Order: sequence, then C-alpha cells, then structure tokens
Amino acid sequence: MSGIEEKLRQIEEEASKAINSAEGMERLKEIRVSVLGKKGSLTSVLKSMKDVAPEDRPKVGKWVNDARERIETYMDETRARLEGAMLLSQLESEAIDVTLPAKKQKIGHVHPNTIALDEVERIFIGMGYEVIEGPEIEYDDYNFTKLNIPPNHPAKDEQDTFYITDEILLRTQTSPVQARIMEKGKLPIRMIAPGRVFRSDEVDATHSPSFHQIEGLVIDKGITFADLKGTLEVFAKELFGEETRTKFRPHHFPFTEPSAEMDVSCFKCGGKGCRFCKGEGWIEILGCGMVHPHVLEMCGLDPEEYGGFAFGVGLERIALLKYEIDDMRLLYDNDIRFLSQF
Ligand code: 2U9
Repeated sequence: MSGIEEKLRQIEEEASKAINSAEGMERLKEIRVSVLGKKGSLTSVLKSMKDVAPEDRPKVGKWVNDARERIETYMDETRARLEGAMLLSQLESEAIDVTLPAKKQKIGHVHPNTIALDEVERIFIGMGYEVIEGPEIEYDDYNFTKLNIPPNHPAKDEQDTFYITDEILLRTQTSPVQARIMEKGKLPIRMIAPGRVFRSDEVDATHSPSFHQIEGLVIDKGITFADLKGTLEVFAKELFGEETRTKFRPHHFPFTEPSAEMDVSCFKCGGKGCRFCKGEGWIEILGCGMVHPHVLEMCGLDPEEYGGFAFGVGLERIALLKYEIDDMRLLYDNDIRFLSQF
C-alpha cells in the first residue's frame, strides 16, 4: 500500500518537473503520452491493481485518479501559459509601427508618345475619323507595290528596310493599313492609322530603327486639295494653339500627287524666328497630298469616281516638339524621372 502511495508521489513529482521545464507543445504531448498514455507510468499503476487487496482497491483507485486529475490540471495550465507566451512573442515580432510614413507606391507615368497620340486621336475623332490599327509584319505588296513604290525605289533597299523573307517585311510606314481598308471597298473612308514602323536607321538624336507614325486617309466623291488644307489647318490649330498659321510647300511622295509638306508657325516665337525654330519662324510637321490615281486603282477603286487625300506625321516628332525634348533617345530610356515631367 505505502509502496504504491510512494510510487504515485514519485510519478507526480517527476511529471510536474517535466511539465514545468517543457518549452513547447510538442514536449507537453510527449509527457502526456509517457505519463497518462496506454503505456504511461500512471497507467501502469492502474494495471497493477490486481496485486492490491480487494478492500484497498477503491482507496488506491482514488489516489491514482486524484494524481491523474492534478497532472492534467497542471498540464492544461502550462499549455495555456505556453500558448499565451507564443501569441505574445508572435504579436511582438509582427508588430506594425503605424506611426511610420507609408511606402510610396511607384505607379509609373503615361509616356509622352501616348499623351501626344491621345491628343491627335482626340482631334481626329472629333472630326469624325475612325482609328484603325494593322499588322507590324506586312507583305512587300501592301507596304510598297500598292503604294506606288516601284521595285527599284531606294526605300526598298535592304539598307533601309528590315526584310523577313523576299515578300515579308517589318512595315516601314502605316500606309498598308489604309491600303487594306481601301481594298475592302467600304466607302467613304475617314480614318487615321497610328502605329509602330521600322526602318534600318542608326540611332541618334532624331533617328531610331523603330518609331511611330500616324497616317490619315479620306476617300470620297469630290474631295479636293481645299479639304486637305482645311482639315490639316484645324489639326494644327488644335494641337499647337488657335493662333497657329500653316504653310504648304510642294514636295514629292510616290503615293500622293500633288504632294506637299506642311509647316506650322513656330509656337514659341509666333513666327518671328527664335532658337527653337532655328530662326525660320516655321516648323515642319507633316507630309500630305492627294492620293495618287494609280494607288486608288491598285487598291480597287475607280479614280474617275473616287478621290481623296492622305497625310503622315511622326508621333515622336510631335512629342519632341510639344514637350520640348531635344533627344529622341530619351523617349526610349523609360527613366521614370524623365517621363514624370510631362
Ligand atoms: C495610302 C495612300 C497615301 C500617307 C502619307 C506622308 C505623306 C508623309 C511621313 C511623315 C513623316 C512619314 O513619319 S514620317 O517619316 N509621311 O509625309 N504620308 S502622305 O499617304 C498615303 C497613305 C496610304 C493608301
């Protein structure tokens, strides 16, 4: 009897010590198994009840149950204490200092090309034009032949154009988009075709092997050069200011006849001549002309019935002029400190 009592006291003392020095939940579980489990030390005392005199069994049973209850209570208390400590240390390690300044979100900036393109699109949409895009990889036929650019033309040289095969190339202008629309034959046409074009140029302050154009096309019955001049004058005034004057100089393009280049009065000095316009008072903006009858024919239209005008403008040129940027390469660096200025 007293041997059992002593053994129980010993088990309880050892369990208490072990529980007391446990540093985590895993250790507590191990102790539970080793003391209260099927093969645990306390359970083995219960198993030895058969050796206890029958009249003593209730008393010994009570001792074992009391010891079990005390060990369980102590384990529960310790578990609660360890959980509390763990939560506290987690809260401390994950603490957020709400008094710190917030991290600034870097959200980028609209590119000057995009600002300029949005503005040009807004102006032409306002005049009833559609904005239509087309493929950057084109057939030689659409990029050159249908636009009246003959096989021996210098623009077709490999020095100037990126060829993929003999018949397929990276478009050198967005004109093939218009040629394709004309071929569809849904008239009248009032469209602009913005997009990336490619020419085998060395990079410098005013050249890049890839840049952007916006070309325009109007096809209907009875369109005259006066329509071209009036339209492009409205465009220039909207883009550079109401006081802007325009000047058309004769020029040559294979796809238009007659052809011209349009200058605008310098929006810095009003035309007096300054550093910005290099003393000229005028700035060259775009090329234009009446669509060549041969182009109309090759795109499936009857030049006796239909006619129209076309124009082309470099998007980078507009962006550089409008935002007074003196080097085209800055547009391609994607330096957010530069881009955020516009
Ligand atoms: C079709 C018929 C005619 C588009 C035109 C220009 C004049 C022009 C240049 C401006 C600067 C290209 O970016 S640039 O190098 N473009 O001067 N483009 S007329 O004429 C067309 C287009 C399509 C079917």
